[in-house]
Order: sequence, then C-alpha cells, then structure tokens
Amino acid sequence: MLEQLIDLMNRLNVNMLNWLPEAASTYAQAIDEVFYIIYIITGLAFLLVTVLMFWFLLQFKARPGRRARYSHGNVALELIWTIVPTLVFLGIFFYSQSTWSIIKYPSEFPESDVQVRVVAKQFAWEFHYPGPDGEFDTDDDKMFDGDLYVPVNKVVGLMLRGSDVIHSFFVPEFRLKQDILPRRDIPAWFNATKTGRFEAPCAELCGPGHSGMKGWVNVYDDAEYQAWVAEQWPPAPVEEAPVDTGAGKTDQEDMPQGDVPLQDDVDQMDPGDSGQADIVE
Ligand SMILES: [Cu+2]
Repeated sequence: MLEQLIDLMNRLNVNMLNWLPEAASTYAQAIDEVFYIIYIITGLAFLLVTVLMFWFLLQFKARPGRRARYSHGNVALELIWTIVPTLVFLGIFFYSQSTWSIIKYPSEFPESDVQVRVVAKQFAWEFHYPGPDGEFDTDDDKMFDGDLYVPVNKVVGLMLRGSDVIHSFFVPEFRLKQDILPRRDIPAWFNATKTGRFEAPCAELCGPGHSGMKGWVNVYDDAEYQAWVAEQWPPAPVEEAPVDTGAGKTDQEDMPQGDVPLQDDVDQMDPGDSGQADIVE
C-alpha cells in the first residue's frame, strides 16, 4: 500500500521526498518511513481541504434569489473532525515510537564500538577521541578540528557538549539531528552503512558565523580505520601499551595454537626462572 502510493507519487512527480539525501545509517530508512507516512497523510488532508474549498466556492456562490442561511453548527460533524485527527495523531505516535526511542532514549541505545566527544562552539566542531586507554581527559586524548573519523558498520557513540550557545549536530545522510545545550552532555549515536565523507553542518542559528559552522564525518572501511588509528596512536615500542597490534596480537595468537608452542614456552620459562632463582639463592 505504502509502496504503491510512493510509486504513484513518483510517477506523478509529486514525491518531494525524492529530494532527501541518500540514506547512510542503520536507522535512516525507518526515519524516512515515518516521513513518508506523515507526508502522505498531510498530503491527502491538503488535497481534501483544497478540493472541498473550491467545491464550496462554486456550490454556494451568490445567486440571484438565493438567501443566506444561518448555521448553528453541527455536533456530529464536529465530533468527526475532532476524533479522526486525534486517532491519526495517536496512530503516528505509536507507529513512530520504536524508531524514535532507539534514536533518542539513551536506555535504548546499542552499545558503542567507538566513543567520541563532540564539542560545539562558535563556530566550529571539535571531535575528541579518548585514545587507546578509552578514557577521556587523559594524556593520550586527541582532538580533531572539524573532522570526525569513524569505521563503517560500527556503532559510534557521541557525547555532545556545548561550550557557549545552542548548536545542533546534523548529519543529513544519517538522519541524525540533535540539539546541543551549553554545559550539558547529550548522548547520541549512529551506525554508518556507507563509506564516504558526509557534511555535518550546525543546524541551529548560533550567531553570525553559523552558516560557516560545518564539520565532516569521514566513514572509513575497517582496514582504513585501523590504519588511521595506528597512524594517530602509533603502537608503543615497549610492552607498556598492550592495546595496540604488537603485544596484544601475539599474546592472542599464541593462546589458541595447540599445546606444543605453549608447552615449549612453559618449559623454556620454568628452567630459566628456577635457574635464576637458584643463582639468586
Ligand atoms: Cu552552531
């Protein structure tokens, strides 16, 4: 039904939702469906009202010999045009509830693979990464001015922080838009389904430089993203940082590889240790 209507609108060339940018996040399709439903309902209401208006204009225009009739209203009609829109609005509410809640209710958010703090200020975006330790406000944090880098098909958790006035983080292709308030942390998330470079303009008039306040979301595939991370946080040469490729990887590779290498390791270590201990003793 919905698809046939959309098809009809496309053929009549009245489907303004074709003007939407491409959908590039996991929830973009669901948002667009809510848009379509509302667009169709309001479009039909517009047609009904317009047709009726012209029909009334012609039907009840002044004619010689016809007297005006005084109307006291019609209870049945008023009940209908109150109850029907109420049901329509309630229907839209319940229909869109699942889509809305997964995007806007933090308790419904999926667990994030990457966490970024977004700081909005007049008139720029700052993207803060916690670094390998996963903790913000530590020495290995890094800030990127105007560019957000994320892996494709991964949940990216955002903490939106305002530093001066109200801003709004907007990525049209992701159908993500969230207002940012001064001195408040507001969580948001997305999961990009396409690689590329997507514009992220500020969508809240925030001062004279508002129109120039935009950032870019760079969505990389897995390999590109890993390369970018390795470039930004080069693996430490010593075994201080177990998070990056070097130390952690060899440990993980050794573990499941049968008994022989592990046994060798143990055999090599034990005499060595005891030998050392003997020497010390
Ligand atoms: Cu702004």
